[in-house]
Amino acid sequence: MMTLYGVLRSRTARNAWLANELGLSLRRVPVIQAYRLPDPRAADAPFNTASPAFRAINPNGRIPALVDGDLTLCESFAINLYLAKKQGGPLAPADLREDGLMTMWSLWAVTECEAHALAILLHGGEGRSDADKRIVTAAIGSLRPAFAVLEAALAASDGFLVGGRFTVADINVAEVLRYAQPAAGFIAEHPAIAAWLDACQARPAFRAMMAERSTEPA
Ligand SMILES: N[C@@H](CCC(=O)N[C@@H](CS)C(=O)NCC(=O)O)C(=O)O
Repeated sequence: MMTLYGVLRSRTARNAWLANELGLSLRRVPVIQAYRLPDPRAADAPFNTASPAFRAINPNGRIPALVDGDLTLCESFAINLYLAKKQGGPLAPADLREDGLMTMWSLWAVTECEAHALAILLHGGEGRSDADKRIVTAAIGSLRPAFAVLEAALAASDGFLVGGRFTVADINVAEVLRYAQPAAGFIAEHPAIAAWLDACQARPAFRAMMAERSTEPA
């Protein structure tokens, strides 16, 4: 059985959502981020990204990591593309062309959107200071060109990114854009993106992942 390392309040959520979609039973080991612990190296600290035993699995000290026999993978989107292709079926690329497109959208989300979307997540909540508001405004400005590209792509498609059906590419991009959702007005300015995000997040596999995630300490 494959093992997925990471708590769900992290990018491990992406892999857990996909595993639910695929009906995969993964063994999950809840490694927590070291920065969330007062003393990650304490003898009684929970298994965390600074634990030597985890560093032996992922020397980058980041979750998620996947172990499948003698293969160890890190990078959440590499893991998702691997799991989808290993399992096959409608979430996976049907051919090399779709493989290229799914890889393209996944890398696009990381390179064009993730840092700005994370800035919105980290600075866009309740009780924001003026400094927070400036960071969110700047992040929205940086996301605008990418959102225009995605909005046009979705408006011209059958509602999903690749092949006219829900695939791993939708999970990967939606999981990055989830971080930008505190900027609700900005999302609403993009009706195709808003409808697509709603459709992705209405899926039972996403809801099951989020329900399990909510049982973890904040
Ligand atoms: N590009 C990596 C980023 C992984 C990453 O930064 N993970 C965070 C949690 S979401 C982490 O492990 N942080 C631990 C730390 O900084 O100690 C991926 O997508 O897997």
